[in-house]
Amino acid sequence: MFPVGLSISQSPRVTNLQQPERPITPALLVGVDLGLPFFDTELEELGLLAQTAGLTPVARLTCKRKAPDAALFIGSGKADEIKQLAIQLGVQEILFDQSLSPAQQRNLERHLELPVNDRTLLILQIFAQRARSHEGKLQVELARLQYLSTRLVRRWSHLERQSGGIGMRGGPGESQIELDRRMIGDSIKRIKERLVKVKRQRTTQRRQRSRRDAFNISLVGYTNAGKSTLFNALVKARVYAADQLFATLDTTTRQLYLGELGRVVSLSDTVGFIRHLPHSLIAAFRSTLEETMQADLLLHVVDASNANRDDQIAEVNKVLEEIGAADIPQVLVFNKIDLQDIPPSVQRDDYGKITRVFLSAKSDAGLDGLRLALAEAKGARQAHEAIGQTD
Ligand SMILES: Nc1nc2c(ncn2[C@@H]2O[C@H](COP(=O)(O)OP(=O)(O)OP(=O)(O)O)[C@@H](O)[C@H]2O)c(=O)[nH]1
Ligand SMILES: [Mg+2]
Repeated sequence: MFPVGLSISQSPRVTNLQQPERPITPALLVGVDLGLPFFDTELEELGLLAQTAGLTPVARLTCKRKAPDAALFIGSGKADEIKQLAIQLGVQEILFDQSLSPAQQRNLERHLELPVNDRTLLILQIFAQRARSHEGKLQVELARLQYLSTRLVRRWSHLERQSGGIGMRGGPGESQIELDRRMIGDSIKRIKERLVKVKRQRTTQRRQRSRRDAFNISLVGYTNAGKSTLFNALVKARVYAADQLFATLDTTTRQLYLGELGRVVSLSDTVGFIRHLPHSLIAAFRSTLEETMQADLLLHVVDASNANRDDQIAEVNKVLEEIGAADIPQVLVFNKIDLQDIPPSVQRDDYGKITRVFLSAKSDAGLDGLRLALAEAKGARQAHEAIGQTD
């Protein structure tokens, strides 16, 4: 029997996404309800993140606390219970849905005698596995090193203290830290320099691409909303779309012919957003998201079948604000209506502008409505520019 206050469920929906020859790494998911908004009682998203990173969640466990414990994040009693359960299930890694401080992570690892990671590190790991382009790899490596540098400093802090004895300057601990810090610092500097070069090339390419009358549309949205599927449906491309988080990391741009206008517009598929996206990653992906920041229109794709869609919309808008794209006109695209049995439709605001489109990228239902929205948005901008020129 498990104690009251600790709800345990053996994951019924776990599917193993790994290649058969790869070893299974059973992971235990832990969520601590601190009374903050958007607590994920099912730990569904953490489970998906774990699977995407190649781990197999074997159990999910949630508990409530008024405030995190400074040393262990949870109480030591709960930690003991987790340890017992981990032994019982042969768990090899513990994953926390909430961010742990470097000290809490270190203390938990000691207490549980297992690797302990949190969402942030999991997201970084996935980005590292998924990055394909030269620029993407550099950006992820930068984010990883920046994350590591904060952890490293504090992880070594016990050695720093030890080496500060009377009559001792330096010592093995300190020189090791200095060395590691310097190495990481040097790597960060080198990567930043290489990124500046790659970025310069991208800017030149983009300038060549963007003609004066170009109309740039960017697909944005929460990860797994169906952006790539919609992109493929619209431009008949075959970019990677999968039931994974962060299937897309690099921006892909294609020309889209709008018969309604008899014109071509440019459409970009971009990286998905997620709740609590690590700050270093937002910063690292700034240049990838430049297409988004300079778009004339954002198609904000929403998974209409997801119970948390409203929170996800809010989260995406928050990140858009952070990257300076909050003022770009948006059309909300409610995707996956096939799962909800909703008919395709468009909704207009009081001025007649299409603000919402309900469709299914998978079945193509409602794509006409979206094309109409794009044509009207482009038409409206042309009219606006024409007025500007006659002024
Ligand atoms: N039922 C249904 N599934 C869909 C629809 N559109 C996308 N999907 C599925 O949703 C999953 C995610 O689709 P993607 O297109 O990869 O989503 P994304 O927004 O590009 O995701 P990231 O690149 O990971 O941010 C895939 O398994 C798709 O097959 C839809 O209209 N209906
Ligand atoms: Mg995608």
